[in-house]
Amino acid sequence: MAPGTLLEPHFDSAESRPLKKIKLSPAANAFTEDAENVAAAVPTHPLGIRPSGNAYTASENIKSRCGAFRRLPDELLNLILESFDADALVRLGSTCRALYAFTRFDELWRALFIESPPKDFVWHGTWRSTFLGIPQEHVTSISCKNLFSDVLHRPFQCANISLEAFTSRIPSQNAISRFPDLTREEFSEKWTDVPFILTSPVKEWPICGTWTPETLLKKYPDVKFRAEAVDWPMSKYMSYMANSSDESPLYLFDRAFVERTGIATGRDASDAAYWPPDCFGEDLFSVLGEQRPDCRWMIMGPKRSGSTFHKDPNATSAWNAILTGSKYWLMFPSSPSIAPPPGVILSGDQSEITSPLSIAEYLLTFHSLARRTPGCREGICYAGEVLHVPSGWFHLVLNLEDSLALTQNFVPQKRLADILSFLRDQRNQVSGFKEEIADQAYELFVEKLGEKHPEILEEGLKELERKQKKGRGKWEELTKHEGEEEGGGFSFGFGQNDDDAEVP
Ligand SMILES: O=C(O)CCC(=O)C(=O)O
Ligand SMILES: [Fe+2]
Repeated sequence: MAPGTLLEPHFDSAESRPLKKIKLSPAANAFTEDAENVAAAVPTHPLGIRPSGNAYTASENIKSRCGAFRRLPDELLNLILESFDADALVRLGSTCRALYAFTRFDELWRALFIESPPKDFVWHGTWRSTFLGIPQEHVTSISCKNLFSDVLHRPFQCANISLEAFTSRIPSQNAISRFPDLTREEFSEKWTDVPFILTSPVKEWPICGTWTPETLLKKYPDVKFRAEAVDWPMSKYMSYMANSSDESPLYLFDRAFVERTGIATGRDASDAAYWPPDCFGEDLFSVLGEQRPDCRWMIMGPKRSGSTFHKDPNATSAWNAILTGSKYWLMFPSSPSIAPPPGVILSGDQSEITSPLSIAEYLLTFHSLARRTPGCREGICYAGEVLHVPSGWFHLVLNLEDSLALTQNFVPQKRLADILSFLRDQRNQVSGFKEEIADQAYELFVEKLGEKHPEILEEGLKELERKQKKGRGKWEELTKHEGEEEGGGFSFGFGQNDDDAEVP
């Protein structure tokens, strides 16, 4: 029985207490030690809520006083509260301390806000206060001592533990290489499939040093930028950034920042604000002109914000340049023959990635294993530096400070076959194109590339064919049992569009 589920008002916690200490493997011990050291440093919850396990030794549990609700496991109670409107939450919260605590859970208010954002609002430090328009100095707080709930405590813990243990002391074999710069030839010959950090090119940008969250606030206070599901004026986002404590902070991720700020870009523009680092060469998606998929974003977020594990769209590569702040990167190569990073689950067709909801939750649970997993790469990219994300690599990113960055996705010549394979064979996962051309993206790209760079296209298609053959060879090698004749025994009915085309 979960400690949060009370069948009787005065339950005997001793009954469900674990009887034995389970012997853990050294690896599992390392996890728990890490987690315990970190947990020890968590400040007290402002309402006095403690983790569920404490219920086993407590003499009182105030959840027993919330009527029929006491029977519900915390997860279910929280799920039910997700269907309540603001008025119902406020009224239910005034009935007892435990329900007061459950109805104060700020994720509930974040969802209400996002669902129906108030027309004009002032950010008051929490989603609840903001939604209800309560200035911070008028917010009351009632002690909920003797309430034990992981559902309420864990997000607070994840929002407050120090994450430094995970982002420091990077083992040398995992460290992402750093250089001042690379030439186009060096990139193309050696580095298209390897993450690296360049320390020079971004420092030459006119906006390096002059674009900061503060200068953006001064210049564009009323310009709206996209932050996940909301469009907020820069002034509102900055108040959020300065005063919030979400487990997964709202992340500003705007693909129209060039248009919204009116800047010029590219080395050829006379008053360009920035340009892609030269070593990456021509972006082959540029042959698509206006029809190219989304490719550039301004990214801004407070300390502890970031991106959970994902691969970039359409098998593109990317660069991510930091203007202010710093980011910790955790990266893994991918291929159908290697497992996804620890804690990441892929759907059969690799189109869905499931990983723990928050970055902190991931680091607490899986970081120590991730760090010891072959292929793991880690690094910190600082202001004025740019990091290369190779096509197909998984990455998780954590802002170590309030950060402002620009990112651009591109198709380097050396990875053309991967992009062609993705557009042709994973059509249902193609994204970022205008809707009317999305299912013809492969044909369109082949046509336009053929017009502008026929020899590059030819080479790309040949490489694609080579990879496909090599993939088939490996599949057959792996599935053919000893003594089996060619063509006999087990065979798998792949059609023309072999799913294993990418097997290296
Ligand atoms: O800066 C970040 O949070 C990473 C962004 C990223 O990975 C992306 O744009 O795909
Ligand atoms: Fe990414």
